[in-house]
Formats: sequence, structure tokens, C-alpha cells
Amino acid sequence: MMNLDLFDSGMPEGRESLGRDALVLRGFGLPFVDAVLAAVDYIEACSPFRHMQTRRGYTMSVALTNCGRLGWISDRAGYRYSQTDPLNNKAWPEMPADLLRLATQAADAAGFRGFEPDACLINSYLPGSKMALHQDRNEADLTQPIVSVSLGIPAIFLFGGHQRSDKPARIPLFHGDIVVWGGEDRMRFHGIMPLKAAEHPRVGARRINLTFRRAG
Ligand code: MD3
Ligand code: FE
Repeated sequence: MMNLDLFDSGMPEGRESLGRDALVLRGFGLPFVDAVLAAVDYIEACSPFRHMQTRRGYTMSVALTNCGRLGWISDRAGYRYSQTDPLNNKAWPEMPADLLRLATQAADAAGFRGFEPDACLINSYLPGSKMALHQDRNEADLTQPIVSVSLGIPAIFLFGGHQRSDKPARIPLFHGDIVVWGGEDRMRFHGIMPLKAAEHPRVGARRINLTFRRAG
């Protein structure tokens, strides 16, 4: 008889462990796609995607926006969270209830009960966009996990170690995949390889990634 446990691990729609406290939930976001895309439309009408500057003066190839009480920003003064959008000096759009539900359900499914994100960073990638290896260390409570939702064309996620020089694993992320990171995997270096040109039937020639965080 076929070993169903073995079959379930590592297959689309299944769970793949990336580390002790890091898990890919393949396809977990698929039932939420319409709600997430509607939420992104609402958010970008108030706070459009824009390319931010790094502290060193480079322009990021990824465009971003935020919703929730806090939003992640970058400029010549560095990386930080802000209660207001620097484009209009108003509060970021509220986190839509559907997004909050998706984030808490995914965190629950990964074993992180009681996750209450107050920030959602939304990244928009076009073919060629990439994200260099980095750590996420601007959040106040580093014991809280991060939940990431991928939509649109695929990307290769780089999952490194605790040192920038550790050789990263390459994990493909597809439309509807969710990844949850916490515990000992929370501070790992990570990044995204330059996106290959492709077309997604629902999202077009781009990738959207939402990361839910407890920032404050
Ligand atoms: C692993 N975004 O916005 S999400 C980021 O696909 C970021 O847009 C990537 O890295 C993206 O900061 C990757 C996945 C992610 C987010 C936070 C992590 C992976 C993580 C924190 C610790 C370890
Ligand atoms: Fe990151």
C-alpha cells in the first residue's frame, strides 16, 4: 500500500519543512486569491506601489506598499517601520479582515497560535526584480513569526543560514504558496533570485508577495 505520509510531504498542496520552525504550506492561499487581489486593489488605490531608496542610495528593484497600523519603509536614513505613508503622510490603509484571517489561519496551521500581525508589507516583482540576502530585524518582537503569501509568477526563494556567508538553499515558490517562519528560523538570511519572465493567467507578468508581521 502506498505510504500516504511520504506522498503528502513535499508535494503540491502539502507541507514542506524548511527548518525546525519554517514551513511551506503549498497552495494554502488558493481559496483566498480573489479576496487577496481585491484587498491589494483597495490598498494600492490609497498607497500605491513605489520603489524605495536604500540607505546607500540604490533604488530597490521591488516596488512595495503596506497596510496595517505599521508599514515598512526605507530611505537614506535606513530601514524602519512607520505609522504613516511617506507619499501622503497619512496612515497606511487598514488591514482588510480577509488578509488578517488568512494570516492567522496560516500561522495556526503552522503551529503558531495567537499571531496578531499589525503590519503587512506587500512586494511587487516584475521579471528581473530580485531581493538580496538580508535578515528581517526591524520588528519589535522577534519571537513572533512572519507569514508570507506568494501570488503570480514563480520565484526562487533563497533560504540561508544565520551568517550571510552560509550557502542558501533554493526553494521555488508558486502562486498560492504560504510560508511561515518563526523560532530558530526567524533570523535566517533570505532573498529572492531575479524573476524569470513568465505570465500568470490571473495576476499577469508579475509576482506579489505579502508578508504579515508583528512589527510594534
Ligand atoms: C525568512 N520578502 O519582504 S518573503 C521581505 O518574497 C522579504 O518578497 C521576500 O524577504 C519576498 O523582507 C521573501 C519570505 C520571508 C520573509 C521574512 C523572513 C522569509 C523569511 C524572515 C526570516 C526568515
Ligand atoms: Fe525579508
